[in-house]
Amino acid sequence: MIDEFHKGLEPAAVPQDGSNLRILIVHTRWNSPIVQGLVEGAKKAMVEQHKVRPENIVIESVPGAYELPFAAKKLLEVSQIRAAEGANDLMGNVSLLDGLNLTGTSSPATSTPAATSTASKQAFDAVICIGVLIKGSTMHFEYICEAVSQGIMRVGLDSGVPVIFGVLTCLTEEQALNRAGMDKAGKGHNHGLDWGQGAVEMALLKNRTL
Ligand code: RBF
Repeated sequence: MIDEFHKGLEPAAVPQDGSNLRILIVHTRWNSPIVQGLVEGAKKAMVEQHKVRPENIVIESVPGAYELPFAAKKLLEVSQIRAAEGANDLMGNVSLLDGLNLTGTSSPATSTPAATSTASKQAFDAVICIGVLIKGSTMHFEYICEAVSQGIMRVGLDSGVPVIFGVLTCLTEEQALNRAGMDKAGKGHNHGLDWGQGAVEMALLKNRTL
């Protein structure tokens, strides 16, 4: 028998140091106010609990949840090409991909600082896909939920880089607000915090040498 049951994510048994990690957050602009709360939660957990440097968190946005897997895959690949170019230095430090915005400034509603000289140029160690799907009166919700969850898992397994499923699939707006810790009663929990924690833990697992 357990005395008290705490629903949700338990912290890892040992401290998870994210100070050498570079993390990508891709979020939707559908249901933006709730999504922003979740993005802030993920950033907060990574920076305040796991020492991820704010300049090493890159934030990009897509229209809706259906676009999340494609963007995660594409931006991950770009970061890997850039990192390889940097390592070889064949281009005299000029990247073929410099026109692409990977500086963390493309998402005006989130306050990620622009890339600085201290920002890492390594490939992303983990990706967090964040979105909020709210059921309507047609079958659209079911199709998007299925496609997005399968797509996000596929990007992770195919790339070998962990991709966190930060997508709420809610029957009502109230459920979504509650799971972003934004409900009026203040009884909810911001799952973005769990996704930030999960990203650091999985990134360290990916980088682990046995
Ligand atoms: N995207 C979301 O991120 N959350 C939603 O709740 C959502 N609901 C949608 C409902 C309908 C009827 C449609 C047509 C699209 C919806 N989308 C939603 C957008 C979807 O993820 C995607 O951006 C578009 O279908 C374009 O590929």
